[in-house]
Amino acid sequence: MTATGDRLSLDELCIDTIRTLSMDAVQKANSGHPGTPMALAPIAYTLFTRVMRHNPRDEHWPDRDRFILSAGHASMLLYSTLFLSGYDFTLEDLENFRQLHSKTPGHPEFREVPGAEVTTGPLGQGISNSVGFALAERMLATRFNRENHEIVNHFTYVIASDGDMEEGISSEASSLAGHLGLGKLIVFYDRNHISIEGDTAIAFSEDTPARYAAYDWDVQDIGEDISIARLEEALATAQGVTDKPSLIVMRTHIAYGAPTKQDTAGAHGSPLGDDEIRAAKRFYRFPSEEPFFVPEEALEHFRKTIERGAAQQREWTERFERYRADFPDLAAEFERITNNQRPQNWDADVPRFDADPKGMATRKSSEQILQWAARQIPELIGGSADLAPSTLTLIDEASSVDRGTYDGRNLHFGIREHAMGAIVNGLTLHNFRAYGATFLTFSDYMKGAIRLACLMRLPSIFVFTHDSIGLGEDGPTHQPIEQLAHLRATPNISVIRPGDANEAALAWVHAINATDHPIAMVLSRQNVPTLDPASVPHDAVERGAYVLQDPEDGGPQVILIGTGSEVQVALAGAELLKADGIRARVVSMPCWDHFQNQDQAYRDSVLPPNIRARVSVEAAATFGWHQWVGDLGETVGMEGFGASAPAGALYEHFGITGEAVAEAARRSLNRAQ
Ligand SMILES: Cc1ncc(C[n+]2csc(CCOP(=O)(O)OP(=O)(O)O)c2C)c(N)n1
Ligand SMILES: [Mg+2]
Repeated sequence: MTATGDRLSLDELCIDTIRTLSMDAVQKANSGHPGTPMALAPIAYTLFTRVMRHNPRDEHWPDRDRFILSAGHASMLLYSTLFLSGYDFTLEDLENFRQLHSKTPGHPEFREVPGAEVTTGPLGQGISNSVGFALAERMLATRFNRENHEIVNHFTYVIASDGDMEEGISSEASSLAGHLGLGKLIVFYDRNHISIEGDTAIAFSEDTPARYAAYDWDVQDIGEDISIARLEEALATAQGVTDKPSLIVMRTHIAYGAPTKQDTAGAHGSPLGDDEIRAAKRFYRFPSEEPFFVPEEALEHFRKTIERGAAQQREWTERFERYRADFPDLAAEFERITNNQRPQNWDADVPRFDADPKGMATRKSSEQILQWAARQIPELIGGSADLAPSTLTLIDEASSVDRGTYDGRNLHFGIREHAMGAIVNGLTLHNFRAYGATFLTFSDYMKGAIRLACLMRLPSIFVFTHDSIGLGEDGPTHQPIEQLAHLRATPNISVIRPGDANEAALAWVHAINATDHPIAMVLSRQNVPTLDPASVPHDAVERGAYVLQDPEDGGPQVILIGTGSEVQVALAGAELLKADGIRARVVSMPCWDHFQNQDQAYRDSVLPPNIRARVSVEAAATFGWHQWVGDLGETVGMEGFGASAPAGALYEHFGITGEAVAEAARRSLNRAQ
């Protein structure tokens, strides 16, 4: 620490205020992580008060620089800095760290914490989201900037920790960021040699900077010097490298200033204790030992950020108004997209498909619908994890995004499902309607990112094809079984498994219009008959389930419920029962989640409570289906893993057939009588 005489410089006082507030908040909550905020305070201070273009009074300004604390456990670093620089926080909010309904939850949460760009905490996610942010910035810049009119030009700054670097997802995402040459992405790597179990050397001895250099990042190692001047210099260098992402490696000291806990894992996940805090405050020569003390001159200095940010935004707004004068249509389009609005009535003319017993795979109808949607929604972009010829998710009329060319709409994630999920989340947070596609089985590889989309209520679109044993010959390694149940058990996501092309069209409309929840679109590899479009109501997907077919002669005795490719199996079962004089209703249930949210009257109209003989049929684990078929009902589905054979043979072998459904219906009817 450098100080003039006994007085701290104003900068030091500000930095130390981040430190002391963070220590005090963790102490008061008796929970949380004090060490890393203490160590990284100079970086947060330099970024928020000197480097970043941001306006604490308008956290949604579209051209603001983004900041992502990938090391979300260091949340107090973010909260202290946001409070001090003038975001919508009070000191009381900091005192309520980790308490119910506070603005200062355990980890930064999008929508809960003013100024938090994204929810972080699961290590590796934030840095991977940042690749989506930086890509979105380049894609918006390419679409909207015009000569002498630069309306999109901002950086994405990240603080990442050892854990972020150890997690595989960050390797996937960083490799892609290097490939794409995302020059406006700047990541600080806090190499403090400490994680929870102690010295990182127990498990981590790679040369991380060399790894990033091999990813084609610009890498600077600034060692222990994290003075403001050195940080600014490193940042200027990083900003100057426009064709590569930048990694700034620094060797910091966790719990800097705490006499016994500095450089130890003891600064993890628990408060320092009053003595240690007092000693650290003395070490900083902080003017007071009173908890949550904020020196007036520090606050005043920090709060200049508000004025500075307002001026920066004003300057941008003036630029934008000049842009609007020259390019009114583009300006309106930019505003529409950055306000997360879709073009009016874009979905007035949803494609309808004629009835066709041979039909087509829902991945195939999805492909056609995607082309229709993409023509109307320019912000619809996406790609797959090297499976586009199978997932059928290319936008025909668009090119691919590649290093230096960001005007395309087709993304190639490579075989990096987890990063794909996180990058789709980042793109979605940055105003695109983005999708990522792979086989449903490999949704397992991206659960971490899907879960965060759910938690954040982000409308990320996950397209999962090859949705059952119906994919056939690739066998059990590729045949999803439990994935539907897992996804359905996850809060906030709409899991949609359309039964035919008409339902698939409605699924895409729902997905694109979503604003507050992700979508898992679950599509078949194999053909399914196309239903009579007149029998698929316009709100079939919104309602989640509907009566597809009722007996002609009298009320139904049994209800057969199918989803996706098994709607036809339910119909076949009904046909067999009819030959026996048993009257069956067939319900198509493309989305449990939506049906669950319908009012009781609608649900009872589809599943009348007095009809207790029920059968579900779905080529997947039956877990959860008793919710719909009740305790007298039967479930037809998969009990183990699949097998390698043609799809038809597998359906026979595993008993997912009209006969099996009819048999199950008879059993259920017997029980219900
Ligand atoms: C995916 C994931 N696994 C485990 C954890 C639990 N966890 C929280 S902090 C931490 C270690 C932190 O070490 P490091 O990343 O070096 O951060 P530092 O404490 O040095 O800031 C772990 C394992 C987590 N948050 N996310
Ligand atoms: Mg560490």
